[in-house]
Amino acid sequence: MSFDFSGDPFASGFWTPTRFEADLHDCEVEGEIPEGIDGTFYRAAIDRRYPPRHPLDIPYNADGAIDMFRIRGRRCDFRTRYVRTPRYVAERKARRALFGAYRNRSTNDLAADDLSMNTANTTPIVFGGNLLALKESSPPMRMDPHTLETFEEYDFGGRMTAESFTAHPKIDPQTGEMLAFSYEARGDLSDDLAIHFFKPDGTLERTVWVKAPVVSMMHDWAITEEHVVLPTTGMVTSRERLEAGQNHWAYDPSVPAYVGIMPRDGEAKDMRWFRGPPDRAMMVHTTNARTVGDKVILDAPCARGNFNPQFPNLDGGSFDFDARKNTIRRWTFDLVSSSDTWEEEILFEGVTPTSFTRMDDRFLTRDFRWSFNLLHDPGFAFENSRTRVPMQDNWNAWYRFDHHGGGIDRFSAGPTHELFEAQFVPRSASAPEGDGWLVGVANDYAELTSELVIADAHHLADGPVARVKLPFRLHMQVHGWWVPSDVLPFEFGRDYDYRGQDYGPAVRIP
Ligand code: V55
Ligand code: FE
Repeated sequence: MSFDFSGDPFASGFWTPTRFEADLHDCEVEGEIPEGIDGTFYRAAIDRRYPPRHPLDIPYNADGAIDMFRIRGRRCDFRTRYVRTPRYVAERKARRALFGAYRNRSTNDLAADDLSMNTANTTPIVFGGNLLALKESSPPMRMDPHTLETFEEYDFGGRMTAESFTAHPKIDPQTGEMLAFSYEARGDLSDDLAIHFFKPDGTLERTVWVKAPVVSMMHDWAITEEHVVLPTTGMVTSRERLEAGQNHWAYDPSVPAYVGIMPRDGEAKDMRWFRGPPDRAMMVHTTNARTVGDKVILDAPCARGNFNPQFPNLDGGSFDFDARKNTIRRWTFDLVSSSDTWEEEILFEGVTPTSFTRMDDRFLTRDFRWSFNLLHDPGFAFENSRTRVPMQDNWNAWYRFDHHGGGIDRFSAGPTHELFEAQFVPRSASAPEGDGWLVGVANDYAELTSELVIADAHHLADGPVARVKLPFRLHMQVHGWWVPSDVLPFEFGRDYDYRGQDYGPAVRIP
């Protein structure tokens, strides 16, 4: 019995679990938070409560925590809470890890036998008044968007029968509907896909079930005004892997990418699968897609090979760091041609961003101009003397890509600052596309502290306009989410606490 993380190869520097929860009102701000920023920035983090019980366990299997930065009147309040998944609750009672390797039930302690494997550690979204903490292998964890109290593992009031739910639902900015999908939707190894359509009030209205051409990781997808676009990857699994106690995925370079396209008002019979070559089979995230006449056009980062050394190559070969590099690709699918493949154009040739790509979500589903991406820029110096993790690529830059004109603007938060994915905050609800700010967290390797960084989205080269400085180190983020206060109103200055323990407004903000 031990609370010692020294046996966890990932537990060093910023990767060391924080294992804490915190509230911090009126955070210290360097510079000035723009007056126009009014809303909540959430982020999902990975942070183990207990040392892993399995030698093959990986950070993607760590407990999920949600961070919340509330911004109004140039001020910022911060809160962080673990998601009380059934797994978190059981391990806390047992006072040790009960769950083994990533998404492999056979490696769990018997005491975890029929418990949900949910870690809720990938994306926080707000929809229908709920905060949903998402993990692609489980249903959402429903939480209070103000207190971060966990309510339940959520099946949308009994309407969702799929056993999993993507970490990348899409909210249509024009209709307010949400679309989502589930893969391995009838349990591990099942080739069932479910495509879900939600009303703006949060009700699950309709689910279309289809079969996948290959059982593979399907992490993200895209929607247009008329279609859903669903890529498979070369990250595959098998009964043998799971029975042998391996983690869920291995990368198979011989598996091609398939992309399924279905009209949003269609049925299973309307799903058409296009097939690409194997070297296009690692699309982790998408930027945006649109339907133009008989064509569907998808812009997204895509790599030739395995994106994550935590998942082995199926042939046992060593990890290819070059093949993990993305380029931004534009795939055009011709819906009336008899060809079963697509055309590819590489945008921003020679630039190799990570797969973390965001945009002005008001333009999701339509023609768009700007994307905001996380990457390693060797042109920005990076000093990582304070970390013991031998990192390949420090993510030290945000880039704004111009998908119309091809230009690039670059942001650095400083030579000791590593960034996470940025969220775009429009200057106002009616501001032109891309007019606003980027918000995101940076880890400062000089101080071993974290901060929220704010930049003007059209003036990235000017550097941060404000830094909200936390006096501690935060856990590693996966994705974030921005919710303006007209979508999720809140009372600033109120000490939101658990139900029945609300202390009311503390001070009037001048
Ligand atoms: C991803 C992240 C996950 C996961 C599967 O970034 C894919 C991709 C944080 O967990 O379980
Ligand atoms: Fe993701």
